[in-house]
Amino acid sequence: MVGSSIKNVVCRQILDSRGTPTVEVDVTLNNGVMGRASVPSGASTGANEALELRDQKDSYFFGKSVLKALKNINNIISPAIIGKNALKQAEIDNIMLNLDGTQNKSKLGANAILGVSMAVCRAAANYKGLPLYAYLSGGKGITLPMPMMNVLNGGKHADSNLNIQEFMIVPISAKSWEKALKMCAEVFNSLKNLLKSKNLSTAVGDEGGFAPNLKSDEEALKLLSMAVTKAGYQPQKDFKFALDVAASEMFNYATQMGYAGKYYFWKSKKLYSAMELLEYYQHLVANYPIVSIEDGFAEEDWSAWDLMNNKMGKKIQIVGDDLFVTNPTRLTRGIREKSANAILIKLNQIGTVSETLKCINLAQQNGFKTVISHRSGETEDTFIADLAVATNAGQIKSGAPSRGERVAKYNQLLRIEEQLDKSAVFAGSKVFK
Ligand code: 2PG
Ligand code: MG
Repeated sequence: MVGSSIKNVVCRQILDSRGTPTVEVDVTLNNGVMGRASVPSGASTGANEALELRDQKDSYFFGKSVLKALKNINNIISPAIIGKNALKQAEIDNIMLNLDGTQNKSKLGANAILGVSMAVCRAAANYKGLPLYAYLSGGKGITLPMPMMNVLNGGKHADSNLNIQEFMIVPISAKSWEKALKMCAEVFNSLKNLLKSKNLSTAVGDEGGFAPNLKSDEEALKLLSMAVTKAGYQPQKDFKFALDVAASEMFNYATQMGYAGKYYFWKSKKLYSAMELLEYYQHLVANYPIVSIEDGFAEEDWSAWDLMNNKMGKKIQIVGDDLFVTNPTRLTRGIREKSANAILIKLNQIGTVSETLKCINLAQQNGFKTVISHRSGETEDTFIADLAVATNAGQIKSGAPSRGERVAKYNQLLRIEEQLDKSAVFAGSKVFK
């Protein structure tokens, strides 16, 4: 037994930002060093994501408790990894993959596996006396990401009448992370004042963005432009916009209504064919400074993705979230078919740190842009901030500059930038080239 061997694994059920139970894990090493991590949870989840194990007992936490996942950690995972070297992340992740033995981690639960995987990683970093980003990258991670901050929440994340799930601001002229964060916070507050002056709600949705009822999704883009201007910046020059349509939701609604293959924007009650939707996106991009569209089409509508990337991929970033689910196999298909030019990365879509790193690597080697992402249900864990720097991912989205669990990631990036000091690089506008 060496100092870095795993001595003890403790897990507990904690709450996420929606008041829903989730898994937290503490891994303690032989020399007494500890690593703690907690697992986030999505609302607009992709059908191909690794399985989040929930107890489904109605009488307790509305069926959302994660006691089975904890049991799996205590009875199955923990005995198999105690005594193993925490510095061997891939080995430990592999042990868990083998214990699970399923394609989608449905036996042990991706929440159980990921909690342990991340906690092992943190314990190892602490053992080495390194910040997480430095440990993960072997000192090669130096790039602070360009943020995409979700300041207007719609879709499944809010009761607003906006169909598009996320309207994000991108501080394109920022030259450092600190400046980027400041610019976004200023626009966020300018947007709040603007909404107030129009007697619109300034209550926030799951990701900290405002959730007003507007005339249309397009009006949201107009409001964003006004908020940017009122904050003393210029749309296009200082700020661009990004959208996450989360169109699998619209696709599923249409299917339920008997319009298989189409997209039903359930809030405005509009039905689109894939072709009509593509034209709508082209219209938006022609009229607003949009630099990125995520999940413009549904997770299995590959031909629509190919068409969108073909028609729009030279001009803007086309991001696959539900399409790729951080899964190297699905990404491989996307690379081959040129379905997109960027991938959203979420640790809990795939379920281990090693597989997440593998997926990022695959994307980067094939010229895909990488966006590290939070989930709509989050905890105070800041793992993704370090992951973004460690992998020189170039981009991050963690919601609005509001709500503790969102800001926790952004504040961690301030600390990392401070720590890297002169060696820090800010991704900047060139990340979209
Ligand atoms: C998304 C995410 C995060 P959720 O669709 O990109 O913003 O939402 O976690 O609900 O899947
Ligand atoms: Mg998404």
